Formats: sequence, structure tokens, C-alpha cells
Amino acid sequence: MSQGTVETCGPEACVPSYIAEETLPYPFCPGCGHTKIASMIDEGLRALALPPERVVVVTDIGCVGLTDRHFSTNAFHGLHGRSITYASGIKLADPDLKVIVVMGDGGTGIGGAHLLAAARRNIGLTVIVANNFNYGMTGGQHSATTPPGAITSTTLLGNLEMPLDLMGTLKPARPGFLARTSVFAGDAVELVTRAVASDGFSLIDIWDLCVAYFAGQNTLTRDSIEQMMADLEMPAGIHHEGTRPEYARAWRDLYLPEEVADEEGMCLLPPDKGLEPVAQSQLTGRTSILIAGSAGQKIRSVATLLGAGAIMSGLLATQKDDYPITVRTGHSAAEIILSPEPITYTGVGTPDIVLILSEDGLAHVKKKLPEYPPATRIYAEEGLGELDTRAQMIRLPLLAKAKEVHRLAVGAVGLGAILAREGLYPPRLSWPPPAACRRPRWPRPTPPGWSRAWSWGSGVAARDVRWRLGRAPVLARATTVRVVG
Ligand SMILES: Cc1ncc(C[n+]2csc(CCOP(=O)(O)OP(=O)(O)O)c2C)c(N)n1
Ligand code: SF4
Ligand SMILES: [Mg+2]
Repeated sequence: MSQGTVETCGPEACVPSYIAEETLPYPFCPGCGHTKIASMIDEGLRALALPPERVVVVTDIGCVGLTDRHFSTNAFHGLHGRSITYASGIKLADPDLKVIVVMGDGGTGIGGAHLLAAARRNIGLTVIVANNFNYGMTGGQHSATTPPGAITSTTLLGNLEMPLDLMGTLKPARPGFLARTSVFAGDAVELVTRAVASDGFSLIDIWDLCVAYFAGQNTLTRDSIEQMMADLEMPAGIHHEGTRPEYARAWRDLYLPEEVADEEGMCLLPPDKGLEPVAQSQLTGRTSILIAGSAGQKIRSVATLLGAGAIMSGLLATQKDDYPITVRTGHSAAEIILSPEPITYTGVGTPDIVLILSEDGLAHVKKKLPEYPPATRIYAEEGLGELDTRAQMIRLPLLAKAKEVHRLAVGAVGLGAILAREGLYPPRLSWPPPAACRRPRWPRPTPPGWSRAWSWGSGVAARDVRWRLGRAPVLARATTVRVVG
């Protein structure tokens, strides 16, 4: 769209209108306040002489949502109440853009939570609310800002609700700029200009006229709007000016600092290559493993190490974790499937291998134990007593051995034992954790306790206990759910 030919001449230069002439006239009813608001935005942009290609006008739904097509800037029009979300995405992608949201009072209700989030973040959007107290486009239903007593098509005997006070609601979030005005006010253009110039989140609540539905039934005029502001204790003027850093830039500075980002904020870190196969597993078919223990026993980390080692030996692996919502209590379990073939179904009916580490883990699998066939191998902490099952039992002093390092290393002991006895893949692949299992920007030290516990586990199974275990803290953190197929 070409920039319009109407020009304003300021003291230094003439800035052409941002309204594309060929799109006029506006589609609004004659006398609709939206026409004035479109002109105010144009005047604000001209006052700031912003390059049109650096401006994005994002509109919400409603009559006011027809505004963007008239601007010779970039534009985006989406779903009702979601304009803030689109605009936030645009701003995050390019923090140097001037992003202006034009929305109705309908959008402030339907997308109210997005407004709160944007203001709390202080993301650099300018929100122009064309507040005509009703849903104009759909026939004048009452909205979140309809004043009490007002007659609309859905409040025929008068509105019983209190209106949303945008200033009072957003002020505690301390955004960049908050102001209220009306389409009649002499300072409206100046306030719109200041809102657009604001670096952080800015919002201007412009009390507006829907001549087709609201203004007539409620005798809304310039004077009555002023009276309404007084009655509702919602005065015009600037309600807040803040200095918090703008979110989109602050986010980049914190999470993508210069050393890891180029000038456009694109991450320069090499892409994560994932886990590269370095060995060949001899496994010929799908094998499923169930690890059952207690919350806090690092069950998910152990399962991730098991799967990571498998992937590094050319297998495919899936992991499904199961734990109560109250994460620090009760059982923690993980189902792992290893396979040379693609894993199209990730469910585990009867596991081939079971590792039971604690009473919580036992309680979790107890009902299923009698159903396990003799082919299933159960590795169990020896203190758990007799188990009602036909499966093969391999009892090991897992906990006693782990305690020589740290009681939470019990999973690492069990992992080492399973790998040494089951021949799933070369045990050395599961320890130390491969780089792809560690967080790139917050590396944790390799936990010495785990290394020893794992070695003991694989050693005991190979009848070769070589380690004198010293006490060391368990610090291991691995990635959470990893489904690779
Ligand atoms: C999620 C959703 N709900 C309802 C609608 C129907 N709808 C279309 S326009 C509109 C009212 C818009 O009112 P407002 O935002 O105040 O703008 P105005 O028409 O008054 O300018 C509604 C409810 C919709 N499009 N999407
Ligand atoms: S219906 Fe109301 S809001 Fe829509 S264009 Fe007409 S006057 Fe404006
Ligand atoms: Mg409206």
C-alpha cells in the first residue's frame, strides 16, 4: 500500500499521511467515533515521523478491527481478543518495530488476561482502545466497559454490571504509559502521540461513540461522556508513566546476549545435534523397562540416561514418566522402550525388565506382579521382601550400596546392574551423561557419587566390585521426558 498524499508540515519537515488514500472512505457509520480515532493515530505517527515499514498496526475484531486496512504500514488482523498475543509475537521477533494494537472494548473483555500479561511484562506495544461501551459490529450487546444502567440489546432494562476500569486495573503492573481521553477531548491527539512514543507498554482508553447502537439509546454526547467519567470516578488524563525496561529488548539482553546472538537477535549457538550413535547395539527386538521407585530418587534422570545410551548405540528410545501431582511424595516411575525399529506405540503392557527401588515403587507395581511371566526379569532392592510373581528375581543390596555414596544414588546402582547383565548396549554409553542430556547454558558438575554408584551397579553384576565408595552429594539433573522415535 502506498503512503497517502495528504501532508502535514511540522517545523522541520512534511510527513505524508499514513492513511492510504485509495482505501478511503472508511466503512464506519457516519458519525462513528472510530473515524476520529483512525485520524488520531495517523496524526500521532506523523508527529513522530516513524518510517511506515517499521510500524505494524494490529487490529482486533469488531468495527474497529477494520482500521488497519487503511494504514500504509504493515498490518495484522486476527481473532477476537487475541490482538495482544499477535502483537507480542511480532514485537518479540523484532523489538525495533513500533507495534500499535487497535482494539475495541469487546477485545478488552474477551482478551482481558492478555492485556494484564502484556502490561505486567511492559512489552513495547501501544494499545489504542476504541471504547464505545458496546459490541458495535454484532448489534450493540453490552461489553466489559458498558456503564451501569446503560441500555443495550442485551441489557434492555439497564446494565447491572460495573465497567472494567482499564486504568485502575493496569496501573499496578507499572507499565510505560496509561491514559484516558475521549474522541471529543482537545488533548486526545497529544496523548495518542505520547502513547505511541512510549518505549514500554502503553495504553490509551479513548471513550468513543457508537452512533448506530449505543449513543442514541443512552443519549451519549460530549458533555455526558465527561459526566460519566466523573460519576464512575474514572477521570481523563495520564494515569501512569513508568520507566521499567521494555520487555522484548530486556528479554534478548538477558537470554540472547551479544556473545550468542547476531545483530538481529538470531541465536549463534550451533544447533543441538542431539545424540550421535557411537556404537552398535546387538539388540534385535523391542525391549521395555519399567523403573519404579520413590519421588526424589532421580528415577526420570536414570531413565533418560538409559535411553540416551541406547540412542548412542543406534537404537530408538522412548520414555514415559509417571508420578503424582504432588511431586515430592509417593512413587516415581518411568517406562522406557528401546528398539532397533521405529516405536509406533509407546505403551508398555508387560515389561521385559523391571527395576524396583523402594516401597513406593513396589506399591506402584504390586498389582501387576502376579501377571508378569517367567520371561520378565525383576531387579529389586533386597530389603523389599518376597514378591508375588512368576518373573525371574534378581535381588541386590541396591540401597545399602547406594548409601555408601548417597541414598538417592540407588537408581544409578540399579541402572549399572541392568546394563551389565542385560546386554542392551555397551554399558559405558550411559555414563557419563552425554552433552545433549545436559542443559547447555547451565552445566551442572558431573556428580561423582553417581559415577561410583553406577560403576558399582555394573561391577556387582559382573561380580567385580572394585570401588571403595566414599560419601559424595548427588547433584545429577538430566533432561525430563524424552521421546525419540
Ligand atoms: C471469540 C469471539 N467471540 C465473539 C465474536 C463475535 N463478535 C464479532 S465482532 C464482536 C463485537 C466487537 O465489539 P468491539 O470489540 O467493542 O468492537 P466494535 O464493533 O464496537 O468496534 C463480537 C462479539 C467473535 N468474532 N469472536
Ligand atoms: S456499528 Fe457502531 S461501532 Fe460500528 S461502525 Fe457503526 S457506529 Fe461505529
Ligand atoms: Mg465496542
